[in-house]
Amino acid sequence: MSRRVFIGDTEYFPGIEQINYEGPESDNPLAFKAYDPARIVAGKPMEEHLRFAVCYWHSFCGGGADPFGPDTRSPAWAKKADPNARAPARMDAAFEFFTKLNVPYWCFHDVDIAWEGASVEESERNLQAMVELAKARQQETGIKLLWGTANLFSNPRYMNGAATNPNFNVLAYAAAQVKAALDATVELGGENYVFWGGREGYASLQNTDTKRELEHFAMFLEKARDYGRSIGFKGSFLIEPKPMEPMYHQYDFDAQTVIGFLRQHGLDRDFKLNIEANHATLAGHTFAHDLRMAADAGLLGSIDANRGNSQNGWDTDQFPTDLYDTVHAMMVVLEAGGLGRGGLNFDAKLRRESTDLEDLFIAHIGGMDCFARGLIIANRITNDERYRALKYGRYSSFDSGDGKRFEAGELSLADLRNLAATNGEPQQLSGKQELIENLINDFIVRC
Ligand code: XUL
Ligand code: CO
Repeated sequence: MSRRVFIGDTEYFPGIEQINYEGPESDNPLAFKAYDPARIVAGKPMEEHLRFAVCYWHSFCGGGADPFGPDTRSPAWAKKADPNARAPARMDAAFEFFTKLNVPYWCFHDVDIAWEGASVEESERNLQAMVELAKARQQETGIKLLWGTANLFSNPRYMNGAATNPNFNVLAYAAAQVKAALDATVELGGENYVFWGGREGYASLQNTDTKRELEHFAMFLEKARDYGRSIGFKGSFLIEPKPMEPMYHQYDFDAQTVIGFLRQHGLDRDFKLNIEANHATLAGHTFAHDLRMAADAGLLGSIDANRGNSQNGWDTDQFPTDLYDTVHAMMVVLEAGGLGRGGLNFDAKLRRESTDLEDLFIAHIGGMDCFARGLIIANRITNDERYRALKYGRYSSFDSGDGKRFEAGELSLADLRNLAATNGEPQQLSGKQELIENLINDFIVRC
């Protein structure tokens, strides 16, 4: 019983059929053990909670190269020398993969799907041609666009930044790219548009007017927002924080820095955050911390799912397989009421040493199962009375009486002093951290 799941004329992943849910007892590496799209969790199907997306760049443009050596993989879609043939082949391979994996969404940068021309006009034409093909493939397969973006960091012209470049002509060039990428995103019905400030930062504070650069950055985002709205873009603009790499310091350092910046410039009505796990850890936080800061501010937009390596702290972009991480992340997502128009984009790359064609499937299946398990466990924990009492019960002294009056702003500093004098030394309240950690482990084991 085989049904045609490849697109165009060529099958790029021969021998790999549709990936299905087979349940926890399955030992088939090409099947889901936990991700059962239709299974209802917390009142809605898993697929609607998780909204998985595959990223185009690592999965279809990357071949394993690192600073010390070239690609280790050369899949059929990357072999064609002529970009006019290579780009459509790559797209057909990508849509075959999305379909076989059964993900609802994909994400791309302009230069992932098209190639840069010798002029602004030529680049626009190349992108438009590929957007037409992507639109046709979306219609054939039902796969949707989670977000589009412009790559404003690879081309050498952006070595000193894009919107924060000291050279106005570079800023204008970046604007041309963002305009075309916004057009493409709208044309493809994209639900979000991302700005990752790759080189928006500095290598040396001594040669950088940070104040002026940050003002330019805000103005650039404002103009991009205005253009997007003028062409009918209804989704969220997302800023993706990252503290460093490639620059020594990047302005969108972490969630709280970006939240402050957006509020300072009145951009927080249109912009939210795209939190990437490995960027949060690079900033010295946990993944869950940055998610929590964004969620508390009402600005959690979407997630780039991956993980780092705790031994080196770099941006290694590994596939997420750490269950603790996904449990903690999904606890924040569920408590925030879900991802809305956002999703879980696998901004993750195969290890250089993973060279089989099936490895791309195995990596994504593992990540999807890990988040599916995280969702199931997080739902049980966040609904558990003991967890809720331990976490929220700690604040019960603010639920009534003077604590409540303080929250309402009714007590002055002198009032607080007088209450302290009257009430005397406060009683100690245990934080119960170990108990909560044990509870979480019990839930994980019983999953
Ligand atoms: C780089 C990174 C980017 C953004 C999109 O670290 O995460 O791929 O997600 O530009
Ligand atoms: Co990312």
